[in-house]
Amino acid sequence: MRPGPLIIAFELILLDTGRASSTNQRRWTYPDWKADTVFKRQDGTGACPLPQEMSVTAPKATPFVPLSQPELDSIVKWLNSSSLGLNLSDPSSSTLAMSDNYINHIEILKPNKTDVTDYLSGSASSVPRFARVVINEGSAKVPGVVQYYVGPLPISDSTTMRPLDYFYNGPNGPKVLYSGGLYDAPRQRAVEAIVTTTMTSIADITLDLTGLAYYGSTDNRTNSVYFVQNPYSTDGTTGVTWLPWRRRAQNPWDQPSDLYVSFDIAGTDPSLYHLRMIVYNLVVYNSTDAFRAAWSAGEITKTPNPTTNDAFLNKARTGTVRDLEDRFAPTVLTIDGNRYRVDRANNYFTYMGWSFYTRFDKDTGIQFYDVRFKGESVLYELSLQDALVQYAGNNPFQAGTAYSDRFYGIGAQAVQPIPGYDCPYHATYLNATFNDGASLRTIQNAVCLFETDIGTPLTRHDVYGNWKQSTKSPKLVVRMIATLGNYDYIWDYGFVVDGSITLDTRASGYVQANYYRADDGGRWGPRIGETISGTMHTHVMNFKLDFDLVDTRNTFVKTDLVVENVTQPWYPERGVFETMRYAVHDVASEAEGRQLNLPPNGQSMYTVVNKDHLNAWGQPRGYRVQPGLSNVYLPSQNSPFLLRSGQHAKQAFAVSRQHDTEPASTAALSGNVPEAPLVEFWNFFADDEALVQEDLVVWANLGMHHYVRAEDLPNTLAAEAHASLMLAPQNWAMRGGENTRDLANAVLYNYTDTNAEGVVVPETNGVDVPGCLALGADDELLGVFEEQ
Ligand SMILES: *[C@@H]1O[C@H](CO)[C@@H](O)[C@H](O)[C@H]1NC(C)=O
Ligand SMILES: *[C@@H]1O[C@H](CO)[C@@H](O)[C@H](O)[C@H]1NC(C)=O
Ligand SMILES: *[C@@H]1O[C@H](CO)[C@@H](O)[C@H](O)[C@H]1NC(C)=O
Ligand SMILES: *[C@@H]1O[C@H](CO)[C@@H](O)[C@H](O)[C@H]1NC(C)=O
Ligand SMILES: *[C@@H]1O[C@H](CO)[C@@H](O)[C@H](O)[C@H]1NC(C)=O
Ligand SMILES: *[C@@H]1O[C@H](CO)[C@@H](O)[C@H](O)[C@H]1NC(C)=O
Ligand SMILES: *[C@@H]1O[C@H](CO)[C@@H](O)[C@H](O)[C@H]1NC(C)=O
Ligand SMILES: *[C@@H]1O[C@H](CO)[C@@H](O)[C@H](O)[C@H]1NC(C)=O
Ligand SMILES: [Cu+2]
Repeated sequence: MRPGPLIIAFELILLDTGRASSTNQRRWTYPDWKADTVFKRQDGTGACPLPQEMSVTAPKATPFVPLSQPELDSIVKWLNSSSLGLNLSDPSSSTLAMSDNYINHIEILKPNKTDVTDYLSGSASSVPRFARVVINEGSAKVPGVVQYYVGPLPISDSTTMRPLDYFYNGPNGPKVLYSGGLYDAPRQRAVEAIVTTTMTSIADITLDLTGLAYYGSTDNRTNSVYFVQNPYSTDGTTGVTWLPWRRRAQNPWDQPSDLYVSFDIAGTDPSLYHLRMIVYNLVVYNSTDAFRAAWSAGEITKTPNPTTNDAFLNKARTGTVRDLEDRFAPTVLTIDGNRYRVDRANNYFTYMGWSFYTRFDKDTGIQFYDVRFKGESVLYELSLQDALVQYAGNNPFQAGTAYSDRFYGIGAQAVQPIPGYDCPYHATYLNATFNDGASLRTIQNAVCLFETDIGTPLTRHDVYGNWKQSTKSPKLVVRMIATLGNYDYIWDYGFVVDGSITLDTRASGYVQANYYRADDGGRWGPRIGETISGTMHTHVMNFKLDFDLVDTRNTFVKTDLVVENVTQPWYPERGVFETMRYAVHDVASEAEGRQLNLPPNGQSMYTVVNKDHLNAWGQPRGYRVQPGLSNVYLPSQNSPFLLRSGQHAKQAFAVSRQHDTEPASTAALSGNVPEAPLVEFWNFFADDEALVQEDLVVWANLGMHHYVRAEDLPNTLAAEAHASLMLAPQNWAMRGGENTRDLANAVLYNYTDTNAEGVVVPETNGVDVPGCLALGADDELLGVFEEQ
């Protein structure tokens, strides 16, 4: 339940100029306030009503329904039936072994687009329900983690279980070989055992060299923690990881030592897990004996311990309060009731001509489907695919680290935003419900929706002495925040009243710092603390944009800005001179669509158009995919740590033909098998299919080359750590022209429209300032036309 501190919240945004009460003789009138609100007039200030949720009924019940708990239970029971012979162990057993077969995860199989569109268009009465089942097959001859689909549901005689090979095109199909598979409880226990034995045997040395010792996570002499580096395999046949040793304190990510220890963690037999190497002060030791011999001989040069003073990681307020900072900061408020509608049962939303369904995915969080503007189809799907981070550094941990946050479950790590801080007051909060393990799980209030504006007028113009106009720029924002270990990501999906869609991602949280070494010479980042430096790394987030502009037959057009030397007959005196023009061409097939990058100076424009639907001027109706801030991709194309698993992140854009067999650019369990991912993205393009007037998917990247700085501590500043992309109408409206002339939140002064005193009266289209909003003299509209 959100609080209703309306009076307080509201008074604080009133421009506190001292004018609000003294100039309360308003020179224009308000419409009568709605009787059913809690509005109470109080001399120019007062309580604005708490916005009420506005409902709508989805045209069709949502086709995206997670498996219910009874459905999950029936699937588990069916999978466990002896006739299937899966020999499943109970995954919650405390003695579960890596060499057991057990269910890791069951979720609703994402339905095929074909089935969803048939259903939404009315040509099918339902969408077939199948489950995606992930089974750890530890007792198989070749152990691995295998993806299946089970259905149709409900379970009946016709239900089957089949390998999910139509989804997964990698070298091993729907299977990840064991060593690159899960890092779940049985494997964690095996790793903990070998790490504890090894580190206990050298605890005296590590204590001397780093001030850190490890005797097991629950031993009270332990003052350090380790982290299992990703990726920990190549193609699933090997299992190698480096553990960075960090002080166990409020934020280990920023308290690393100069010690790294590597283990072989291949296979399902824990007795084969073993130490590979120790690195201290950049020197390699191949065994604990070699490490001890060097230490005993006094051959090891000690580097400083990670600092025990962790005050720099503390975010509690400190220092003198700035002038006027005792006041409540300006904020976004909804003072005249919500202007968007919600069908919670169906996760369906409408706003100012927009409509869409959402779905919540364990791997990637909120996704948007059947996105329409003024009733016309714009996108079938808009969804995050993954958030990668690749690091570098002169040590075995940073150099080999490449996170795929999908592996950890971006949706599963969504957090409830803090009202008034993470999302504006009056926001609408949505529960996120999804399948996790064999459960139906809900993260309460995980997503917020609110209306804000882009901060400037959407259009405005002055034709001196004639007319003057300004149009407000509202947009609906759907925001999800997920905390993935050290980092927080904030994803905003904005639906602007002009038909554009904004995508913004911001990062905050703790950076993963490097142990500071003067001899690094700043090549991987500046020193940012007593014993740490920032580590260079690149974030790349991949989005699926399945455009269906009007319908599914679309074309991706690349418009290059060409600079050339020409002569023109009316410039004989210039001779040959340099000028520019467009070179427009369709991206004809997937060979070209595979890697589209942004030329220097942004001299290419990308649009998706429907050539069969022309506007009044004969132009194909389209949307522009407009780069915003930081449309970066992975700088290294050949790093072994993302060799084939990171193909989706190796270009600014790619465009492929939509197929039910290519629903996603990545998969969660590809995270640790860079050489044998479940989805090999570039395979989508291998058949070089034609792309002109076909069903297209644009895969777009954005992110940041995180240029770590002292200001990343204690927590990264989201103002700078920001990346964006915009999808904007391009010759979209049938009649031509922009899409906002129907908006009433706009003002027009027309010199012909004057009052008895000859003052031009603004036309505000019946949308007037709510009576609860106090205004000052400078907020007066009348007279502005005359004040040139
Ligand atoms: C399957 O059945 C066996 C034997 O009845 C039981 O031990 C096991 O816990 C069951 N597994 C699951 C996943 O329910
Ligand atoms: C079933 O699994 C158990 C535990 O992993 C294993 O000991 C047993 O050999 C398996 N049985 C068959 C028939 O594979
Ligand atoms: C640590 O644990 C041991 C064994 O359980 C116990 O004897 C000792 O008192 C503990 N020390 C501290 C400082 O808690
Ligand atoms: C450690 O082993 C590697 C091969 O595994 C070898 O190349 C290297 O020389 C060894 N280092 C030492 C110090 O023995
Ligand atoms: C959201 O989830 C909470 C906790 O599961 C539940 O109490 C609440 O009723 C849910 N709200 C809606 C609108 O479904
Ligand atoms: C145009 O001609 C000038 C003079 O020859 C040359 O310097 C310039 O590079 C040319 N520009 C282009 C775009 O070819
Ligand atoms: C989805 O489409 C693919 C490709 O046509 C097909 O192989 C698969 O069986 C479909 N999935 C379901 C659940 O119907
Ligand atoms: C101003 O009003 C006149 C008279 O109604 C109208 O002809 C004209 O188009 C209006 N101008 C604008 C900019 O709307
Ligand atoms: Cu970063």
